[in-house]
Amino acid sequence: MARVKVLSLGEMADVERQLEPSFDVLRVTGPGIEGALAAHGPAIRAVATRGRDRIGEEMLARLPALEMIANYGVGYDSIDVEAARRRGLVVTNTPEVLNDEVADLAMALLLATVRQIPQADRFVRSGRWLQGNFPLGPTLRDRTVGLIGMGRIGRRIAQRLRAFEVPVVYHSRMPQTDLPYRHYPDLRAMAADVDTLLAILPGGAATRKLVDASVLSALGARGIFVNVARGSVVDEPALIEALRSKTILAAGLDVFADEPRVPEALLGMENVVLLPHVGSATHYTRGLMGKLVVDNIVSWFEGKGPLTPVPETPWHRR
Ligand code: 8YV
Repeated sequence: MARVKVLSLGEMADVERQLEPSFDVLRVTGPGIEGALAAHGPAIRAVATRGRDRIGEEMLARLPALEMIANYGVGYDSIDVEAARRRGLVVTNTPEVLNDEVADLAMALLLATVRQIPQADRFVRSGRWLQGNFPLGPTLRDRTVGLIGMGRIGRRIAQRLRAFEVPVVYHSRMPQTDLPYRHYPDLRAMAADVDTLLAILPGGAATRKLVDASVLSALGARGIFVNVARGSVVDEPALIEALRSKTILAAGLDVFADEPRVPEALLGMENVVLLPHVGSATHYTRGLMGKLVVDNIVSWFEGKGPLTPVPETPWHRR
């Protein structure tokens, strides 16, 4: 019997290695996708993706035999889930296994931004210490952090902030009644009350440019903005302008609107810490994420259903 053909979008060597003994894996990304769809589209029954290449209605139309899309990552905003749902496809993601890793990175980026760790490192390396001490800087000690989003990862970040004895409040669409933190239904109101915003919410149309010029202006001159969610949740030009004009103090960014392209204006700024989207990027956690992608695909083709379907494409045993 012919093996199930799986299209693997992006570099996921770990996933491909685990799939290859049992599946026919077609590995392609970016400009190569077009040719792969033309040659193999009708035979492809599953797609594994790491979210770099958009899976929209058009691509789905060229994959008539497709049954499922397994996303390597918890955020699946690169997939048109509504179109997938209409087609009766199942979309899976990798929730839970990366919560602590991303929360650790969020704390690291917050501290690096507040305490200017990369700037201090550059100071030592360039020999400037020999001319005098590194200037005093801001602290986490007098700050209140407003989390934008309070999902699985947001909760882990809040726990860490509590251990650091930093007051936490949050903005989300729905208040979470089991949590001790104050909920703000209005993001602008929260921004005005805190001095530090940390974004950890899903990307996509519903949250596009949620953090705009008015939110940044409400955050104010002591303000620090940290983003470990998606570049799309912030109006990037407005953020650049707010940093340039000192409307806010600093930013720590792990995500950008058009990765891996980072705006030139940010590269030249001293009051930003820039990371190459590494929230979950460790051998340990990417290993767990990869295994969950593979387990979802295997489970599906064994007829046992997906392990972690996204809420938009729930699976009911047929
Ligand atoms: C990964 C992520 O960078 O889980 C997510 O949503 O953003 C990250 O863990 C990505 O999914 C893999 O490229």
